[in-house]
Formats: sequence, C-alpha cells, structure tokens
Amino acid sequence: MSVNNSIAIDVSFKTDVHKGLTTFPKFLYSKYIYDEKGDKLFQEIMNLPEYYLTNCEFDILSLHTEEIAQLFNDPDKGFDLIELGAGDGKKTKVLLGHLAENDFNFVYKPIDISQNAIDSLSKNLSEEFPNITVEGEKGMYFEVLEQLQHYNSRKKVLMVLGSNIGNLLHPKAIDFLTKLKDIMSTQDFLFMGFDQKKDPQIVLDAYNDATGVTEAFNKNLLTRINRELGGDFNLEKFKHWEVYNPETGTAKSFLVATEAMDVAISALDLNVHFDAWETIHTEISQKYDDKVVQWLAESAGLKIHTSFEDEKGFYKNYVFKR
Ligand code: AVJ
Repeated sequence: MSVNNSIAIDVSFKTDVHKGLTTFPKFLYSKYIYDEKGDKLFQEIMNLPEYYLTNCEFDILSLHTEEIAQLFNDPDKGFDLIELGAGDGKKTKVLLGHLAENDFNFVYKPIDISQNAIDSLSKNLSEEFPNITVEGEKGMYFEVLEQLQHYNSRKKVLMVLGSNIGNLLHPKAIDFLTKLKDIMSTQDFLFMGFDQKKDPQIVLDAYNDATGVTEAFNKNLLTRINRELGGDFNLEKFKHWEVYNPETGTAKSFLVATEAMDVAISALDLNVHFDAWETIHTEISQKYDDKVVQWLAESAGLKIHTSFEDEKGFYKNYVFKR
C-alpha cells in the first residue's frame, strides 16, 4: 500500500481529520492508516492465520499461473503488465517468475504512491529475476495511467490485487472501475481480486484477530493524529470493533470510546468531545459475489471475460475487458 508523505497529502490529512471528527457519526478514512508503521502492521496482517485473503490470492496465482500467463500474452508485440499498488510484490512474483522462465515478452510496471515501495521492489526483482524489464513509477494511479495511455500502443494488462477495491463503497468502486475502463482499449485486460462472501465468522475473524494486530492497525489512525497533528488521544480508551453484515457483504471497522472524554488536537485548534460508547467509523472491507461483481462491471462499462478462484472458493480474481 502507500506511504503518504507529500505536503499536499498532509493538508488533506488535516482537513479530512477535521471533517471526520466534527461530523456525526464520526469517521476517519482508512487510507491514512498507511504511514511507515501502518505499512508494517499491514505486512503483519498479511501473515496472520486469520487473514486468509493473501494466501487465497497467492494460491490462485500459483494454481493457474500458466493459464493466466497465456491469457495475458500477446505473441506479436508482447504486453505491459501494470500493477496498481504493487507493495512488496510477493504474490505477483509467482506470475513474474513464470513469465521470465518461459521468455514471455513483457514489461512489468509497478505503480505505487510510495517511492520507497517502488525502489525496494525494483531492487529486489533485479536480484531475483535479472532478465525482467521493470519500469516502476511513483505516483497516483490515474496520473501515471494517463501518461502510459499516450505513449503506448501495446496490450496493457492492469492488475489490482489484494481486494483493495473492497475499501470502496459500491458507487466509488464503480467510479474507480470506470476510470480504469476509460484508459483501456479493446485488447487490454483488467485483472482484479475480489474477496468473496463466505461464512460470516471467517470474515469477522479476519478483521478481529486474536493477537490484536488489526486493532493496532486501526488505532494507527489515532497514533498518526497524535504525532502529526498534536493530538492527545489515549489509545487505551478506545476499543477496536468489527461488524460484518452478511446481507450486504460489508465488514466495517470502528474505534469505540469506552468512556466520555475530550481530546485536544492542537494543529486543528480543536477539542473533540466523545460521549461514552461513541464511535469512529474507520474502514469498510466489502465482500462480493458473482452477481455484485457483474453489476459493478456492467455499471462501469466492462465485461467479465473469465475468473479464477482458490480451492476453498473464498476469493476470486476476475478478468475484465471493455
Ligand atoms: C488492503 C484494503 C484489502 O480491507 O482487507 C486488513 C486492509 N484492514 N485488515 C482489507 C485491512 C484490516 C485490507 N485491504
């Protein structure tokens, strides 16, 4: 994921925190969890036994490597594999290794908002797969994609792993898919992971792990406010709370105030009052089924070309065309 360290983002962090803590019910955006410590905690989450998503997607890429590689390939001109939010590339490497070993003609373009993520991934890949051409780009997804669109006529395969789309409510997810569609031509593919609806207990446990890593991850929002905006949140007075609604497929994270209190945030010149048991909504992690994905795709002007799932049917990667 991303490290938000530019001044522009600091300004929006400030305004978003102000907005979120002065409206009712209170909210904070989950994208702000990902500073250096948030990135580390998310790495830990991906290694938790409860957090099945990473392993499922890893299994899908391992199980169907050859088929996916053949699908992506353009024997005439080769293709560009463009990954949005590449992170450490652990899952992608399964595919990259196969493409490299079998001499596929492709360029790998990881895009991430964190220069740090791009640099360490590029370095790591050049050691592990010296014959892969890696052209990493630091930046916002759509700014980079727009540039790529003008300079390139080869087949593009856009890849978004990790069910990252799950942080978006459906209307925002449709906006996101529509923007991706707009930069695609008819030969291009979009390969995207969607975590599936399943036993509600399994979903709940994934966001409420026994060791409290997800709690620390969620509370990193308060840590950031304390450090960057001069807040005096007492983290012990907030409880991480997860709910999953099996009807809508929406998992929601909250921080709940365990007693009435006032929190001062000096950079905002703000005093925030919490009633006992008042909530801050922090994140949604949407779960999907074929019908919902079909509806999202249609609404965005995309068609489902095919899909791949893991053995348990917990997770799916869909391939879309425009
Ligand atoms: C990175 C957005 C896919 O929602 O599953 C993990 C983030 N939050 N545990 C998710 C997350 C709590 C994750 N995504």
